[in-house]
Amino acid sequence: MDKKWWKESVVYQIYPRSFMDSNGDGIGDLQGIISKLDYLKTLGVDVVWLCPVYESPNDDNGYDISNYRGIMHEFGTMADWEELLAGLHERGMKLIMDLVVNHSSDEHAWFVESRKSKDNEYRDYYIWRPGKDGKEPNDWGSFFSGPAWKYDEQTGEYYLHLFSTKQPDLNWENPKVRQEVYDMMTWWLDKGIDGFRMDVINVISKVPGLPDSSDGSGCGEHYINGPRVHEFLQEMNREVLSKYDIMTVGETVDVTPEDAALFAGSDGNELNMVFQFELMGIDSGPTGKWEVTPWKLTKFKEIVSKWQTELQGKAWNSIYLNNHDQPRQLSRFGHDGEHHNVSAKMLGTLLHTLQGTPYIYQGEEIGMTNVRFKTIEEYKDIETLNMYKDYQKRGHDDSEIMESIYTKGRDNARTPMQWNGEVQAGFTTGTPWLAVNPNYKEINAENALKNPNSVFHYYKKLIELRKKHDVIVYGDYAIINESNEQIYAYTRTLGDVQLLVILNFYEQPAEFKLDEQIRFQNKELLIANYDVPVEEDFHQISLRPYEARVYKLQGVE
Ligand code: ISL
Ligand code: CA
Repeated sequence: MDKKWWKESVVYQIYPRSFMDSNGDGIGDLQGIISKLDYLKTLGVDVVWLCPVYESPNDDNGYDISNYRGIMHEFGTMADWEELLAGLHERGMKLIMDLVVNHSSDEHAWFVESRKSKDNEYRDYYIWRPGKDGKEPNDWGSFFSGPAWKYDEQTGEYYLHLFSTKQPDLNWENPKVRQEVYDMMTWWLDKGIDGFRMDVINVISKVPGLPDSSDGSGCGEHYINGPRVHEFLQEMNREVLSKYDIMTVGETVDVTPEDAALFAGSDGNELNMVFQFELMGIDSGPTGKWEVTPWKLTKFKEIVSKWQTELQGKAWNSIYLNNHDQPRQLSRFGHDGEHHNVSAKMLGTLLHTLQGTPYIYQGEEIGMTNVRFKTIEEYKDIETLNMYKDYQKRGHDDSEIMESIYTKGRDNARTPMQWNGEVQAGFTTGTPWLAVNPNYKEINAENALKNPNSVFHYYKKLIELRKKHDVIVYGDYAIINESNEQIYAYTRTLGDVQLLVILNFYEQPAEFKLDEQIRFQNKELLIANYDVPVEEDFHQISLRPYEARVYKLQGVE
């Protein structure tokens, strides 16, 4: 059992633009976050992951950085940021920053120079190519619709942008670029931060020659887990990461557990853990995420179990069910109507009792839900807006496109945090940059704090349990009753201590019957989202809608 603080921690993700506005301009900011630190302390989280707060023209809400060492003016100043870091540290919490270095903004000084001329000293900081037969240099597509290349008139060449046209990809083949990145990381670490979340870190190395995709799809085969990615990360680890006691989590698209074990293996020469997307793809169709597709619990369990067992003893999992790019977990995997409270708790139980570091996304702890704005004009996310135009051009009808946005759009997760039932949910005294979800009158932090039966207090308890029971952090995972379409049940085992987790994923009641008898000396019900008679045996139980129970058994044979 290799003990590490970042395995025992619970992380809380903040999307600053939507968390708390302190000055009435409708945009969340650093002073807003500072005013809510006691709220985070009450919840009990250990680490805050702050989405980008650097200078940015906000084409992709801060994921397009124009100055890596400056704070976005709308969010505040470096002094505010320092106050935030100190405020977290004083309360015993840590801070990890978002590192976005696959690309910068096109307004970054490097790119401003780079586009000036072919012999500019920054030319090679980005990926420039001449066109092929008057068209793009290759067939790669952008994650945000359309080709991944943009023609630039100044020098008559194209630059690569895997994301928006305002997010040119940095050229990691250039050792100067790598050194700039490492220096910048060191600069932040020396300010006292506790780690990094690394944006799309597995696409930084592109296959030399930048060949067309072999199947004509334009997809990622020539840059996902590219040829030099491990070399680059090992270099980064040697030059920077290994010198600090920090946590690192890499966002890695389209990876298998074998890939993840290379990025986040226990030998520790790259990263501590990765975010993988397999579960997030469960309701995608053949054309991708916008093709809304029903999902099955057996598939869900198969994916989670695969990651749990295949990383066991080899690498560490990060556990999340939503983030700023994904729909709200409650609307996606739970029930955001009548069973709101119990189903939010059921999903929270899963999040906190799998093996891996749990990540809570802001608002999840009060059961925030997806939103349905009437018109496309109310949406702000570049991915959503690009997709809308693209699908319209291709003849899809409006209601179908809107339905995809309602189920999958990133703005579902980005509506302002709901603090109370007053004007604009207490998020701002002005007009919020993205409208508040109309359900804020019921679903808000003030109500949650007051009600001992709330999702918030249940999350708080889950976090406390993690601190008390090693088995929750370190126990080995094993699935039970695998083929059950309605119940997700598993054990976590550490020595003769065993956790038994039983979750009803649906509204319909379900009969749970253990396939195998478990023999033990003591049992304790650690947490449940309904009242449970103490004496009740768990070998056979009738589960209520979205019921969740966690038993701790001792003296297991
Ligand atoms: O958002 C997605 C799902 O539709 C993903 O494709 C997402 O773009 C991908 O996971 C990369 O995400 C990260 O990098 C993007 C940024 O827009 C996301 O917010 C960030 O999490 C570009 O920096
Ligand atoms: Ca503000």
